[in-house]
Amino acid sequence: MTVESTAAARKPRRASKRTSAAKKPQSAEPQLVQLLTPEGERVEHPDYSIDLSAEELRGLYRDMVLTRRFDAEATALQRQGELGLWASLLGQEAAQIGSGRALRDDDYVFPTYREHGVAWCRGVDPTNLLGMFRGVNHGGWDPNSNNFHLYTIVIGSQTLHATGYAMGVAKDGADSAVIAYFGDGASSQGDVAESFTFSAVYNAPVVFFCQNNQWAISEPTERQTRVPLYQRAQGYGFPGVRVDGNDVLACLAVTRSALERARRGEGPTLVEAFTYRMGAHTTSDDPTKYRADEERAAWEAKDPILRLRAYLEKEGLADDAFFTALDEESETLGKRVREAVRAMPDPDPMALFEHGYADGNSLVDEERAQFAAYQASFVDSAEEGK
Ligand SMILES: Cc1ncc(C[n+]2csc(CCOP(=O)(O)OP(=O)(O)O)c2C)c(N)n1
Ligand SMILES: [Mg+2]
Repeated sequence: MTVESTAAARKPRRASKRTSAAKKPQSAEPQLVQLLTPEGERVEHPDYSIDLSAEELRGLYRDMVLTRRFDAEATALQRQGELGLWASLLGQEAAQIGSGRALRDDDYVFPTYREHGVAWCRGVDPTNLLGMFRGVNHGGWDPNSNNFHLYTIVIGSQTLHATGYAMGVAKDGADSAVIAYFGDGASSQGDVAESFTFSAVYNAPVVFFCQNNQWAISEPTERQTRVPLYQRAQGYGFPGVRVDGNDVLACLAVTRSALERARRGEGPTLVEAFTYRMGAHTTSDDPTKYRADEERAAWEAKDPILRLRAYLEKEGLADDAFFTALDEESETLGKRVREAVRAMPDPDPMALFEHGYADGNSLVDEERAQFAAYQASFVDSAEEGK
């Protein structure tokens, strides 16, 4: 899917002739749920309301700031050679914190590989997210401790896991809900289509939370769909809603409502959080090869953190002491993350063969033996040279 190395990729291309020739139907104009404008003004919406205390608002701000700080630290650690790869969430903090804070402890989350803000809301220690990106473990946390599944790289597959899990929740008669995160690119996967069908016909208590960050590596959303993504839900028979993904209040309100609907046994909802990936796809990607700088600049004006800060300041809901203390807390977090990563022990190479099968497997046993022999051959040759 990536075109990083092709000649065509050298020119930023937002829309090819073929794409722009196909007019979008009039009815496709998106209805964006917004409760906080980019300028930090509170606005009302007929279907979604929210009433948070000053402390709760400051809490959301703190979550977003610390998540961004953690993310910046991880990017720096990759550049310093401490991580093999990092997938930044820069720009998507509101989508993740808003939806993450809508969850109850007994709800279950199926993330992609970019849900660092949701992990934060679930209480997963941020340092645990880094082991896989350093290549020292296969996951880094116990999914059942925080009801936060391991990161999933196989695009879209976690929506099936979420659907099956949600069907199980319903069979158990529990009133918890399940949320599956996925991207605009993932929306084209067969797994996602199957998840929509199954969850709809079995009325599964699942929320599909699509962060439409406009890009799937180098592919723009025009290459995924001719209609706004939230409208896909209609064809499956459940509601879809498009929310301003850079508005933490709207993301919280819309996700909360979708989760409540799932709990009432009314089935799935598709939430499309309309946002933007401000950074590269991962640290291995260079977005200057395929997208224009002006596009990023336009989205900087919609920054999710700045708009909440503007609101807090305008309404006198946070003072200088709060912002200063948060700066200090951010620095402490950065330092803790740095130290923890550098202190991660290298794994035993034989651990590669663990955790694939609960009760073992003869093929894995064979491969383990082969690998052990291979490693032993290095020791022998080193000894021979002595
Ligand atoms: C099944 C599968 N196909 C291809 C890939 C390679 N791949 C990794 S990320 C990605 C793009 C995903 O885009 P999107 O769903 O929009 O999520 P985003 O990275 O933008 O958050 C692709 C194609 C993969 N990991 N799994
Ligand atoms: Mg995307």
